[in-house]
Amino acid sequence: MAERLSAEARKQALSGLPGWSEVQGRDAAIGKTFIFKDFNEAFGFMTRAALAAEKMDHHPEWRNVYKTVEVVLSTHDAGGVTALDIALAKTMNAIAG
Ligand code: H2B
Repeated sequence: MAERLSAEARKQALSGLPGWSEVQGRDAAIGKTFIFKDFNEAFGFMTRAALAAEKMDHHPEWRNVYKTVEVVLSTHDAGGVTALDIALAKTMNAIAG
C-alpha cells in the first residue's frame, strides 16, 4: 500500500502542483477546483480523468456543477495523502491542459 506523506512532504509536492492546496477541515487531503468553458469541457475532463483514475485504481472524490469540477484527493486506505494522490493530481492538470 502507498505510504501516507508527512505534512512536510505534502507541502513540497503541492509546490509543484499548480492550483492544488490542502483541504481545510480534512485530516489530510488535497483539492482543486477546475473551471472550464462550459459543461461539455467539464464533462470531457471528467471522462478522461475517470479513465486514468480507473487505470491507476485510484479514484477521486468530486462534484460537478455545470462548468465547475471540484476535486478532492486522498488515499482512503492510508488515511491521508500518498504518492498516488500526487500522481493523479498531476495527471488531472495535464488533462485539463
Ligand atoms: N481510491 C482512493 N482515492 N483511495 C483508496 O484508498 C482507494 C481508491 N482504494 N480506489 C482502492 C480503490 C481500493 O479500494 C481497491 C480495493 O483497490
